Amino acid sequence: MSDTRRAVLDALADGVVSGPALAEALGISRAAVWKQIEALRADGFVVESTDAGYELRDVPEYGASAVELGLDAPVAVEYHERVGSTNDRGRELAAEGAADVAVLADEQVGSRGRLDREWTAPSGGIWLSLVLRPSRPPAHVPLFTLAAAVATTKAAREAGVPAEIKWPNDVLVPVSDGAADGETLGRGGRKLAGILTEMEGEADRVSWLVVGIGVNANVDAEALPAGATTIRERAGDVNRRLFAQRLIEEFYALRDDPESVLPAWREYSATLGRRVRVETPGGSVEGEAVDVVHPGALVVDTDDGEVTVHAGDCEHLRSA
Ligand code: BT5
Repeated sequence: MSDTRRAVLDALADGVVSGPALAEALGISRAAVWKQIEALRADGFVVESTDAGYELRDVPEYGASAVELGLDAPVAVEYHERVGSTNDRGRELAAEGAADVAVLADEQVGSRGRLDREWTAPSGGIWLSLVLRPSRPPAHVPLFTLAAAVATTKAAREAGVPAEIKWPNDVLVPVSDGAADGETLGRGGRKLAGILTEMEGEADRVSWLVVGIGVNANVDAEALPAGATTIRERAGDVNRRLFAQRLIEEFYALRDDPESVLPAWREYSATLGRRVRVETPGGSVEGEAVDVVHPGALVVDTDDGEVTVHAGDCEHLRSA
């Protein structure tokens, strides 16, 4: 969306505003204001022309302008009804030099998990990729993934779903040990959301980062792989516009205050205090997960002392 359109939308969100006042505030002609209003109407916004001026009466349920309306983060939204993968689209935009764009889709038909695993993304979910250009070394990138997990967990809790984070980036709804089955045993819960971070960079500096977040929102759990859960299943359908806004706002708040990421992650963690087995490139590490440290490594207290694990697949074990 253009800056002008965004400014018109922001003004309407603040209350009734007259055409001349809007034209003057934005430094554009009254005809240009009219054009912007017509474009918003075409997008599904209900804008009444009253004696006092333009009044915003209704907002489309979802889409680029809907998510940008009142969004408290410096992000432009690009929306697709249907796309292969929002991460792939994000990578394209990043390669063209874009920054601070959120690619959002109702449905993905070629979405990916980590290590080229498949991600199922039917219509009704919140499928989002954030394109960023942080001046950070590649080694700090895991912190962005943790921030995405924290932002997702926070938004899910606000929507009434008791989400937790399994190291490093699975957002789960816990099941008790007694109720665990083959699908949930090693995970400690049913998966509500997943995060896929991709980057390009040089040894000392990230060129771009695409943080992909997939949240099973208004989707039937039966449409997803076993072991998955959805917001619909746990708390009923959510307003995706508001959920996506909270997600983006929380992520950017964490980006701007990196010191707050680890404390928030620890608070939401399902992994700390648990017995875990982590399959790492260097072998299997088993013990109690005792902490997460910069930039996102897990500290495991093993029989041979503390081991810090930077990457791997983590399994929650039943308590001894
Ligand atoms: C992830 O991978 O959890 C990262 C998922 C990232 C998806 C987002 S959506 C927006 C953006 N665009 C993309 O193309 N991707 C990102 P991983 O930890 O590898 O988990 C993948 C595994 O989760 C699969 O092998 C399935 O078993 C399971 N799975 C697939 N779809 C699922 C779903 N919707 N909900 C829960 N589990 C799912």
